[in-house]
Amino acid sequence: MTQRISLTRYLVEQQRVHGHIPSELRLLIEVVARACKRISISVNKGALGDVLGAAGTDNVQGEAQKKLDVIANEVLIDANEWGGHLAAMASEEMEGIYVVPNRYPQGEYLLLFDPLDGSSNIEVNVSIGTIFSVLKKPENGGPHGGVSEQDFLQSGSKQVAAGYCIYGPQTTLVLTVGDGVAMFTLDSQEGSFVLTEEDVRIPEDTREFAINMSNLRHWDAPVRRYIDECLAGKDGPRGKDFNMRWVASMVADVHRILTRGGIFMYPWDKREPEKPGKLRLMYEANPMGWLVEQAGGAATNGRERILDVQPKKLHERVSVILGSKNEVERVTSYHTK
Ligand code: AHM
Ligand code: MG
Repeated sequence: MTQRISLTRYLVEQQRVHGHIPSELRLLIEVVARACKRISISVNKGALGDVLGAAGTDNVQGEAQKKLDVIANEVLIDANEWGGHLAAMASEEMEGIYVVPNRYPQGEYLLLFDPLDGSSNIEVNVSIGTIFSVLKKPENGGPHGGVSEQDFLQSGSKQVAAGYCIYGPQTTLVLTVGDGVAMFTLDSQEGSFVLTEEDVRIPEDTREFAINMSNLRHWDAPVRRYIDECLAGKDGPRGKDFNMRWVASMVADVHRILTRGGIFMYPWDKREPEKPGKLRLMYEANPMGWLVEQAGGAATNGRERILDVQPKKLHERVSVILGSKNEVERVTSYHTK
């Protein structure tokens, strides 16, 4: 039997053999993984665990929160606040940052998360997930040695770890610490994440796109042109037929792209012209953008690399185009030329 490599062992080797991560960061990732296991258990219980339905509250973006949005957010905070590796956390579901309380030691890392991505799919039993991103607190950050929202406003290129956990037919944790992308499947009987895919690569070309087609009439000309050319099929300028997928859970759409290639787009559109896009830069675009780049793909906002976007506020939104390199470069060139 081939040897099973647990997440713990993978991380220890990243620390010891490859020198990629300090022990504090290793601990942090293990704690996030533990929280994801707990979220996975709640998701699996569904109606039996009384976790479905609305929480009766709105989040900072004015979106109605689901019970599981709130539960997942609490699980991540409870699991991470006491370990001593974090200075503060920020979440799609919380207005301001959550500074680690004084009763616990303060660490040097900042954790950002979308606790439950794809909330509209919870009740319909379709894959959802948790997305996370880890930054280092700047050396001279925060007043009086503390931590402030300003410390979080670092570009995605500064991430030291990023990943997501998808709760689907299997629960899979997908991770990068800057040394490629690895996937770990949860063995729920043993309660451990086991390495099932290493050095994940996204093919440079694809015949599959993911976009919410119902917004077609609101798109900008470059996106419209790209999709029109795909739809024209083998008799059109692309000379090949394209297939379409749209799960409406970014974790599931990105997971498919990491598994077999494709392009994912949630572009700016005319519905809310003042907003740069729907998806959040810090909780969704940056971690997913880094994972995709680490797997040989590309991620842009149509004009520049997502990871180079300098955030101006915590809940900033961004236009997202990511996946197979040649397709992302094509759409980007339609915007810039
Ligand atoms: P959420 O974080 O509130 O769940 O919203 C983000 C989700 C993404 O996972 C997904 O790509 C997108 O919203 C789907 O949006 P739409 O319903 O407009 O297609
Ligand atoms: Mg989300």
